[in-house]
Amino acid sequence: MQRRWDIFCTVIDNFGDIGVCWRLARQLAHEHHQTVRLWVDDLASFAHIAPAVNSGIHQQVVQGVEICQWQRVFAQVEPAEVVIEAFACELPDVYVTAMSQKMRHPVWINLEYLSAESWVTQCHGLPSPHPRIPLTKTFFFPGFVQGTGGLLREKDLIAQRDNFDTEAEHAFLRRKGLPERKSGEIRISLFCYDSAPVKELIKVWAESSTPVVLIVLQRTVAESIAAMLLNKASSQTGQLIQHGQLTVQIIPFMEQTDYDRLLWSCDFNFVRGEDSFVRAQWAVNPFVWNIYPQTEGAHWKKLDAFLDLYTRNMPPGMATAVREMWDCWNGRCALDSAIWVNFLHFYELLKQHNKNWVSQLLEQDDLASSLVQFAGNRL
Ligand code: TRH
Repeated sequence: MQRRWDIFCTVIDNFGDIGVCWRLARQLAHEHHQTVRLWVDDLASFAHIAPAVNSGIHQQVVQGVEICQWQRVFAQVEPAEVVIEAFACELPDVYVTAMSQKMRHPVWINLEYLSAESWVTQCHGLPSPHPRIPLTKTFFFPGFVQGTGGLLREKDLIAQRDNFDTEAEHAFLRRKGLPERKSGEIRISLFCYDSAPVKELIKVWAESSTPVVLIVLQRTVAESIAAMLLNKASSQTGQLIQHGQLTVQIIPFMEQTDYDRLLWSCDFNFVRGEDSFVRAQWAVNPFVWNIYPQTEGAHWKKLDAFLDLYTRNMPPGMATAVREMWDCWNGRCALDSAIWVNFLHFYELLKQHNKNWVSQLLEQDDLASSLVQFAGNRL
């Protein structure tokens, strides 16, 4: 049934919140034929991952989703039937009042951050009555296991990835101005926080026995990498920086769908936060997660919870290699060549493991379908 949805999103300091909301909005519109309005407070940041968004226009339709600038002074609008407050962003008072005045109260969902911690299954679906107004919102948690809301996954994503053959890869690399693959090289994409030990890893890759091609997405650590390598570079052709066995190409941020293709085309993907982390899982190629650092180290529990789940069926040696690589990448230990070489050693087995991991994840409904079902049951 076609319903009206309002999704509210504030852009904090990165692209994850809007990345998730934009992906969800498109999926609701395209796959579930819902009418979706996406309220965003920072259209300029949004435009980095969705270049079709014009940050100067307060109301526009892009890919079937109505995008509205969330202004500080919020005008009176008719609330939708389903309202998603993404990541506890707090709805405008005037909007909440309007929700309470509707004959039939909207379904109000607080979409939470992704975590593999065990408490998530207990909190998923819990109601939270408003302290003053007769409205109740529901906590909706994405997750990796049954009893959670699942993960964002477009209906045709796996088929698209499987159809991404050598020819499609050639076309993508050409279109993006990326070098063609050479046999024997290791190709890596890099998207991480400034705190990650990039310098250490660059040193390791420069001294590697195999050529390494590193594709760095701009706006991340690209500037410090460029500054570091341009001093040491033995050669620089066009955008390519050569340093020992390492070739680095710094490229602009891509649209979300192209970023998926990049993940499919690389042997290893270094990802971060929430959304790119999930995309790397669907891509199946071995990946390393740079978790979003939280105050008082709350992220360590989150990292360990995911590692426990993800490495559960791995042989012990492989599980140790993964843990060591991820722990060092997140600053828990010193990263050196032995850690990387040990991780690299498990490449084929990791790929196989990731295929099984994805098959396990596919047993769950995807997040958009879970939300549609939940809302449908309430209305
Ligand atoms: O940008 P992030 O660090 O976002 C973070 C996390 O979501 C974190 O949990 C949250 O608390 C914090 O923001 C506020 O990383 P993430 O989650 O991977 O989001 C990046 C988005 O950008 C994702 O949707 C993928 C997209 N992207 C592109 O579209 N093109 C690109 O070239 C790249 C590198 C990313």
